[in-house]
Amino acid sequence: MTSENMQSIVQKALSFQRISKDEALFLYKNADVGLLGAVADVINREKNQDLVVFNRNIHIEPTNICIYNCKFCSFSANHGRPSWIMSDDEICQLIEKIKDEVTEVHIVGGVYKEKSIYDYANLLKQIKVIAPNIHLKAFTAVELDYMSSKEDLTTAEGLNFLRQSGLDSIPGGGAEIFEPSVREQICGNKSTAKTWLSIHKTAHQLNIPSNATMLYGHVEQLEHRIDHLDQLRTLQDETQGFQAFIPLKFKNQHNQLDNIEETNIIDDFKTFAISRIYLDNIKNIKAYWPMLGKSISQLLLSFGVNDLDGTINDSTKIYSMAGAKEKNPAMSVEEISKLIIQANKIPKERDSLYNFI
Ligand code: V47
Ligand code: SF4
Repeated sequence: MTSENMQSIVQKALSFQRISKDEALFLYKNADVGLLGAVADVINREKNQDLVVFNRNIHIEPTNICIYNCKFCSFSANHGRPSWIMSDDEICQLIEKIKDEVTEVHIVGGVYKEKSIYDYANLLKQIKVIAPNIHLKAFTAVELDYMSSKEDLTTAEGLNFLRQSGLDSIPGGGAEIFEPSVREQICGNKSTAKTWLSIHKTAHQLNIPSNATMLYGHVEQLEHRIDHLDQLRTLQDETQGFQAFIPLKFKNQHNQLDNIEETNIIDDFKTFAISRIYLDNIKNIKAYWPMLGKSISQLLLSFGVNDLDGTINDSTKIYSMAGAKEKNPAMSVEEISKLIIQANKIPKERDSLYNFI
């Protein structure tokens, strides 16, 4: 492709037409980051005007004991890292303490074989007794796969059971990179891409919304990232069930891929911009600030991002253990709003279904 191609792809994207995999790859490889940011910003403004949303949430990671051995993971209790298990009582006490400050509880953890889907359902029920209006976004497709299969439940049966117990939506974790040879190298023994996609599809068919992620910046090529985005775009065409897409930058400390250099900032910004440009059917592109840091997340608001996740609190460990800058992530509503206003955007608190509050 030539520079004329560049112009025509950019024109296509700017007139809100869908670009192909080859075109996305061409942009990724040849366009400079400023151009990609400008295109992503135009598309973002068309979808979300100047609004940037956030919610008030807390992440709970009940245990880091895990049957799997993902090479990028710094969180699990494997490889001599200390383990923890939070009891239901501890989780409930925490919810009791913060229930008036947050609208959403995000629960993900290791795939722990001592707990069953019935135990998790019981936990969700207890939380809903304490905080009936709180939105429960819980369990990655990988955790859901394990807990349903273990009891010989189909995905739909497992999801329906959890929904009846209080599950409201599903987070985007466990997607990593869909391409089989990359997946084999980084997390060979856990749920396949096909299973991940099928669980999200079933959830959407049951009207349970979900998020999608992509763990980038390890052994994959740009082609694999585009393929990943393409598989998400295809499923979204079918179901419309993804609420947000979250690119997750691989952090290299204390895991089995610690010999891999982390991506540079140009690659990060291009990845967010390409995600916004390619995923024309996903409204929200989220920057997960506890991992990226506040300043980078603020800059990403000009590269297609319209969602800053939430106020969080200091309980999430997945990234701090992998070397993220935010060791005790927490932001007040005032702080997050200020950060958005400084970027010339308008802060809006949202609920977990993206209604403004
Ligand atoms: O699947 C694990 C990633 C994910 C590392 O849905 C790592 O709103 C970088 O999915 N470096 C779990 N990433 C977290 C997740 C998530 C986070 C925030 C919001 C939402 C949402 C979902 O964390 C895992 C994996 O892809 N991860 N280790 C690491 N070293
Ligand atoms: Fe387990 Fe998740 Fe870590 Fe993989 S990323 S080892 S599934 S905790």
